[in-house]
Amino acid sequence: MLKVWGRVNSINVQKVLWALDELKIPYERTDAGLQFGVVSEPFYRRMNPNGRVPTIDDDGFILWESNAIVRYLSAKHGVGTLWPKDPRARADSDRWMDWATTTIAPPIHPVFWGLIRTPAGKRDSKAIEEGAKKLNAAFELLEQALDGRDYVAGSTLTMGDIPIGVHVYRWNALPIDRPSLPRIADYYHRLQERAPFRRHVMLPLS
Ligand SMILES: N[C@@H](CCC(=O)N[C@@H](CS)C(=O)NCC(=O)O)C(=O)O
Repeated sequence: MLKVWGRVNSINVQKVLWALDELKIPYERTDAGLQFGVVSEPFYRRMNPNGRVPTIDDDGFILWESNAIVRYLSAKHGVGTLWPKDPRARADSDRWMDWATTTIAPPIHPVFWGLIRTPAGKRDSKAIEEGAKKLNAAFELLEQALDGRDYVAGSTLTMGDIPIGVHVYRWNALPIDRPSLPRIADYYHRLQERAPFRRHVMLPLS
C-alpha cells in the first residue's frame, strides 16, 4: 500500500492527502515533522534528503515535494479528472500549482506562523501586516482569473485546484482583514462541497 509521511496540519501534506482521497487511493500515513520528529532520522533522510514533509513511497518509488507528488498521483490515477488530457488544459492547471507556490506561499508564511504558531507577545506585526497585504493582492489576481470558470483550469476540479484550494482555506481561516472577492467566495463554497476537501484541508489551524 502507498505510504505517506507527514503530519496532518501541514499544508503540503494536506495537498497530498486531498489528492489521494479525490483519487480514492488507499494509503498508510505516518506522522512526521515538527513535534513528531522523524524527518531527521537516517532512514527518512535516505528517502528525503531535504528533510521536509511530505514524502511518499509508492511500491518502492520514493517521491518528495508536494506539487510533484500531486502531479504524479494525478498522472497515474487521474487522467481525465485531476490530470487534464488536453495539454493546454493541463498546462493551465499546472501553472496554478506553480503560482500557488511562488506567489501565495511566500506571503502566507509569515502571516500563518505569526498568528497561529507564535505567542501573542512575540509576533512580528510588521511582517504579518506586509504578508497579509501581499496575500490579499495575490488573491485579487485569482479573483480575476476565476471569471467565467468554476475551477482554476475550467469547469471541473483538476490538480491545479489542490495547491490553490489549501491556500484559499487558510486565507479564509486566518484572523486577518480580507477584501470581498465574490468569485473566490463561490469557489471556496464549491470546494467545501467536496468531502475530501473537508476531511483533509478544513482542519483547525495549528
Ligand atoms: N516545497 C516543499 C515544502 C515542504 C515543507 O516545507 N514542508 C513543511 C511543512 S508544510 C515542513 O516539512 N516543515 C518542517 C517540519 O514539519 O518538520 C513541498 O511542497 O513539499
